Parts: sequence; structure tokens; C-alpha cells
Amino acid sequence: MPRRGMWSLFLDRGIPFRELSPALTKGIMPPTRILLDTDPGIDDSLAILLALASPEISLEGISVVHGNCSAEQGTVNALSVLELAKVSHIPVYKGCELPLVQPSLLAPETHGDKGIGYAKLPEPQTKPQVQKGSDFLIEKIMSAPGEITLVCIGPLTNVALAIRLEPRIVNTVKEVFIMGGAIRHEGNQTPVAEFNTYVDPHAAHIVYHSGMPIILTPLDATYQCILTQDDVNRLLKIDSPITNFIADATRFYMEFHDEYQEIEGCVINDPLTLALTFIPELCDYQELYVDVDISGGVSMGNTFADFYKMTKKPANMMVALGVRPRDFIELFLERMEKFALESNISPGPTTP
Ligand SMILES: [Ca+2]
Repeated sequence: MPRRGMWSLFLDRGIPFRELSPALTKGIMPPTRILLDTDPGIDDSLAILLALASPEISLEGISVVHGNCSAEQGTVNALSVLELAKVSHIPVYKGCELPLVQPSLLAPETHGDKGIGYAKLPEPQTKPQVQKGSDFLIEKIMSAPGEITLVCIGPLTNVALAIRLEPRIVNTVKEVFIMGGAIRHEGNQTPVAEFNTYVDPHAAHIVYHSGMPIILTPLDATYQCILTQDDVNRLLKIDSPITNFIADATRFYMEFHDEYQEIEGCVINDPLTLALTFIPELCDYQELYVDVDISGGVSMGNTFADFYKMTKKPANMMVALGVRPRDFIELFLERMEKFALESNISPGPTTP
């Protein structure tokens, strides 16, 4: 597998994450340049806020894909969340409205009809860019070889299409962090399939086997990261549009988790994946060959790893299988508290 960026430092030189991370967080290294491909989405919205609240990274644009809600609605949500955070200068690009092969599958029962739970955000004043999501990803990655980190927290349709349109992005992107799959964990869409992968398994198949340097965050790690009502109550001690948004959005998400999965609180998959771009030691990883079932049977969209190297195929990704969940939740809460306080005193939208 190609090794670049943080992984090349870690894997080829044997530098432990623990020693690498301080260099990242103390500003010795410049902020990681990030593109976020997303289907906002409650936990996607939290990932956007975490990105904005984290000085280690520079969020250079958002491409939106179908998934938790339509790409049309998700684009509106992305713009609204950026306005809520007073950073509406960050460009948003609408991407694919449909999966590559499968029929459309959205998730109103999980994220609400508009994708952000009970939260009500005003119609955004800003508009999405004219350029399509996949074209934006290609242009940005090709313009800065080895510098752009892609964070994918929705179905992989935009990324797969970008690879088909411009295969050179595979060897030009720095790293690709993906929220998706359920390796040893049960699925959250079918008994064996995770939502993002199930919605567009063909896209996942293209991306997984593309040769991109992938760091996968499957449900094995994310389902240990549960945001509780006590956590939300802690945030609500700060009266802010941001904390109120988090409370209104996650209340719906918590009701879903309680009703469908008997989980108290809500699993915040996407912010964990985003956090790994700057604090990788939150997780433990294995370098594995991972495949996705696209045969159309009962295990369609199932992701599985060759732990015993039976296929003799080389590893195609690093997989986060273990996580320190409360370290992550604490990081998320601290960042949101600081961001909410700063936002309360910041002067208004920064629309150019
Ligand atoms: Ca998502």
C-alpha cells in the first residue's frame, strides 16, 4: 500500500504516535489541509464543528453526498452549520445525489426528515459552489500533491466517482480517513453491514481497492464512543447557538439509539474519524486487507478483513479497531466548550 504523510512517518521509521502527536499539536507542523466529504447528518454536523474548533487542521472545503439525507438537503445543512459557526466563507460543493448502482437509501428515522434531528437552523444566506463535489475533490487534490487529507464520513460515491474521473488522485492525495465498515462488529444497517458502506457498496469497493492510503474507522471503534445526556448537559452550561444546536440535534439521535439499539446516549461516529487526523493515538490500528461484499446477497455491503492473510493479498488500509472512548469524548466536549465560548464573542458571519 502507498505510504505517505503521517503513516509513512509511523510505519517506515517506527516513530510511535505518542512522540509524533505533540509535534502535530504544538504547531511544529503546519495545520493539516482537510477536505470533508460528508452527508450531514447529525454526527456529520458534529464533525464539521469539531473541524472548525481544532487548530491542528485547516478545513478547506466540504463536498456533500447523499446518505443520511438527500445531497440537496445535506448541502443546505452544511451551509447552515457553517453559518451557525460564523465561517460561511468555507466553500460547500453539492455532490452525488444517487449511489453508483444501488437505488437511493436515506435515513430519516436516524437523523430526522431534514437530517439534523430536532435542530432548526435558519435557511442559509450563502449558496453552494457551482462546481460539483467530485470535480472539487479532484481539482483540490491535484493542485497540491501530497498535501491534502481527505476525510470521508458518508457513502463513498463522490470519492469513487472522482477516482474514475481522475485516477491520479489516488497517488496524489496525502491520506484518506474513512468512517465506514463493521469488521468484527455487527452492522447498523443490516445484521452485517454498516450504513455508509451498505448505501453504496460499489463505491466503497472502488475506493478500498484503489491504492489510496486509507485509514478506516469502522463501527468496531465508533460504537464505543457514546455521547451521553450528561455530556450534553455539560455543554448546555454554556448558553450558545452551538451548544443548543448540539442538544437539539442529538436529542433525536439519542431517541433513535434508545428505540432501535437499546443504547443510552448516541454514537458519534463521524467526529471520531475527524479527530484521528490530528490525534491518531486515540485508536489502535491494524494494517489489513479489507474487502466489501458487492455480490448482492444477504451480506451485501459487509466489510471483512483477512486477519490470517489467507488470501495472500497485501494490506490495503490501516483499520482502527480499538479506541479510548472517554479520551475522545472528553476531547470533543472540551473543543465544543471552547468553540461555543469563542463563538459567543465573535463578531458575526464572515461572508466575503
Ligand atoms: Ca455521515
